[in-house]
Amino acid sequence: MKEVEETTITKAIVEKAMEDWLSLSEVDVAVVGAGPSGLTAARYLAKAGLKTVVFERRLSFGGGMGGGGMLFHKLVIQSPADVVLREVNCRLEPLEEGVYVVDTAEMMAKLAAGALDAGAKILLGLVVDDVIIRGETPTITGVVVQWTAVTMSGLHVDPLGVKAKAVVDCTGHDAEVLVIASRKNPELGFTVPGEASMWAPKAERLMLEKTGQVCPGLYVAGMATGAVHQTPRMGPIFGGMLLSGRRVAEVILRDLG
Ligand code: 48H
Repeated sequence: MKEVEETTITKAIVEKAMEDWLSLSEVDVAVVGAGPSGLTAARYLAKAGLKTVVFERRLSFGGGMGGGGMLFHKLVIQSPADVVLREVNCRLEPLEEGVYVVDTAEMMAKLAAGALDAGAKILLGLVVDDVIIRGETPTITGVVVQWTAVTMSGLHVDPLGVKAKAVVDCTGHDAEVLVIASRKNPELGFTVPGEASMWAPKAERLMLEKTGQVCPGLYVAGMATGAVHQTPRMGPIFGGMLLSGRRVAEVILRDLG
């Protein structure tokens, strides 16, 4: 086995991480959350040539996919969202016309691999705990990031800012970016009332309809859409998450020209 000195390992990691950070201090799109909607949005955005970074609080990607339905390792997908999974070679088991069952681990891995292969960066262990704001017409122009480990330690450490032409809240039920942005900047003109009770078919339809821009520079996809528009939850059917991720990418691509 090739012998590698500790200094080589340390220098490689620090230098290469710094190269990435220097490049990522200014991006086209900052996606917050590496769940199904965030990974899907990132894949389409990166595929279209936009410099895209995903910030994920945990040291793993997948968000709510890993929990399946009440910890059973299966999720349900409905057409036309199957197309999104077929594009990343995720296997689907047909259940009935237009309805499929997917293994959670496969869906997590394939969506993440798809985003990475398209050119998106996924940075793990980072929390977005604020936004950057500018302008007479208040516009979100980036995110504020901190190591998850620092937030857990309770140490006072100032975070760093990352500029982005578009920020997408894909943080799931808690809509963390939208909650922070609206609380700190009431002039943005929106509130986050939280999602409504379960009504799967209606939830899936409305999620897609409501996905998009919340205020200048700030977009929403996935379950966070339900939180800001108070649409119902849907339980472990994930077609809406995938289509919402794809939709927000389409909206951003149109808006950024
Ligand atoms: C960095 C953050 C931050 C932060 C959170 O929950 P997710 O899977 O989100 P979606 O919207 O892509 O998918 C929702 C789906 O999983 C779900 O919960 C469904 C369908 N529920 C239906 C129902 O009825 O219950 O992923 C969000 C990701 C997670 O990995 C978080 O760790 C991460 O975002 N995250 N990352 N900074 N401030 N907040």
